[in-house]
Amino acid sequence: MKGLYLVTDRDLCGDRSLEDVISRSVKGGARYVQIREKDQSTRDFIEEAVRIKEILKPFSVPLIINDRVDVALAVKADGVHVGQDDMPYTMARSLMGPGAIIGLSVETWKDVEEAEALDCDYIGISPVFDTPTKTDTKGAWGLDGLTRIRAFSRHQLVAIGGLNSSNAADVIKAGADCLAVVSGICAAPDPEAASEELVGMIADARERMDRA
Ligand code: TZP
Ligand code: MG
Repeated sequence: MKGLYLVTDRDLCGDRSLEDVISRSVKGGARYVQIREKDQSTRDFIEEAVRIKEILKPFSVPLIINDRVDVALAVKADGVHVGQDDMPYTMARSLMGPGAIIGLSVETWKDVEEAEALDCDYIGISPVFDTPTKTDTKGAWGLDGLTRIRAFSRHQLVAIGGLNSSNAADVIKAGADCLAVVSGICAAPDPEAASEELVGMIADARERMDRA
């Protein structure tokens, strides 16, 4: 996992459709898209996922479904993201198969330790900073927490929570492989420009680290 990862929130898209925001974000360089729907009916979620899969196909951007392994299987999504209260990782893996991208959120140090035994594709550092987009969290890791996880974990790290152009470089420097962003893209006046800016900052920060 490298670069920018869009996680969706339809309520933050304003009068634009989710599809519009997603296509603009991938045009701006987002490399992964996760659709996150907490209130949709199963039918609506599936229909939406099918439409979004078509949008992503020409960009070769993987479609990842939040929480719902059934929806991911039904639409043959590329992957699924599960949290600590969702289907256990090993069950998700056995249903989705070895080729699927499966991410797991870590909210506590115990979660980080337990994830070492799992062959997940990434762990989601949740949240790095406090954010109004998701408030049922167990507290923020901060840059120090992220640094500590980087030193300990064998996994790819996807940072999420309160990420924007003012902190993107620091989050990469602290050890994130990939930045997952919700409001910084979905609520941006121009989701394409916002994505482009974040992609540029991630690349610059990585280049500076490689040179150092
Ligand atoms: N998981 C941890 S924080 C978060 C999720 C889905 C929301 C992040 O939203 P934002 O707007 O990028 O802070
Ligand atoms: Mg979840």
